[in-house]
Amino acid sequence: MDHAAEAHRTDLMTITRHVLNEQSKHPEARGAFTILLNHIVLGCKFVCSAVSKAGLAKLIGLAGETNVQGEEQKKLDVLSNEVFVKALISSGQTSILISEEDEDATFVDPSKRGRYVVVFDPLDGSSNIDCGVSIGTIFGIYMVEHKNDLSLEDVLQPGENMVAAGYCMYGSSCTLVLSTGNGVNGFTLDPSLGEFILTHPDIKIPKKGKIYSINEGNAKNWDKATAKYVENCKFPKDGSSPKSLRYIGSMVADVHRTLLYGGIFMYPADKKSPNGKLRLLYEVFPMSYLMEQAGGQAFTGKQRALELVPNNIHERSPVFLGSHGDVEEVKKIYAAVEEEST
Ligand code: AHM
Ligand code: MG
Repeated sequence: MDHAAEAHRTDLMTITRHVLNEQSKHPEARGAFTILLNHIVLGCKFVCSAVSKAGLAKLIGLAGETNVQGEEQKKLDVLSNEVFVKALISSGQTSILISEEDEDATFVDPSKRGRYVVVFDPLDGSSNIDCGVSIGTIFGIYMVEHKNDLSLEDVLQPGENMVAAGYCMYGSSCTLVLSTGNGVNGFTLDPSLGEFILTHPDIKIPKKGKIYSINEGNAKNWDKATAKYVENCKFPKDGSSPKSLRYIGSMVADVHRTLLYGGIFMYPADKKSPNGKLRLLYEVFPMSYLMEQAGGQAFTGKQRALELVPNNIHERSPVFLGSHGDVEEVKKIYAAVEEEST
């Protein structure tokens, strides 16, 4: 690379610069969010590096076994959780942490407390870890009024109260997608700089897509509306072409594709799992927030996903999210099935 090209690289929009720009629109902001985000980014970089070495790590010992130093090898999801918990607490900006890996909420020690509540799934897509398929971290951020008078009620809030949400995908590249309530932006990690660079500014999801994404193996247990919608995807009655099916089984990867190419991602309720599989606080809410911010929709089968109020921190919810037009079709089918039954 010549010198001019090298110099140009220093003028790139890094994620920190982007967040500082956003912050300058809020004169009351004191930089706390920028600090918090920097710590999330650090966690993502660490996990990205650990994930890329996961195959090699097997050479020196399988998860659960001891490595050459005699230390027990940590499973990647356990390690990722520890990384994020430490990064978030040390930011000094968090008050409560909710992780998929921890049964209970973590109330940060008052000496290290800040005003943000972070809900996260440190490494989602566990079934894809061992075969090297894309996995990711999902996070959502709420803000509390008073950091010294905390209770679980500060977390059990509808998704629409989040102040930011995002995910980081560990795939062929490491991609961080973020919304702070003002659209959606995507950043790719430049390994030579160690920085996330803005590569996907102001992501807007196509109004309609050609892809549907669902675990078809659960079809026997689907409700009538889901079955009817999927039937329409394959055998459209309006003369349009059938949709393609793509299902990775990693929510981050399936949602990322949906965001960029359009279409719909579904994890519905079924007879075996009446609330679906995905967790409301740190899977359904952040992804629904991003979808809405990109111009799409997220629906539970009954209501707008972001309006749900969780009753417990690990609650599950069905979800249909993606292009506005595709989710609209699901909503209409649910309404028609409901009317038939009354
Ligand atoms: P996990 O948190 O145990 O990894 O489970 C969540 C994952 C999502 O990433 C994905 O959308 C879903 O489970 C796939 O589930 P299934 O294998 O039932 O299709
Ligand atoms: Mg998960």
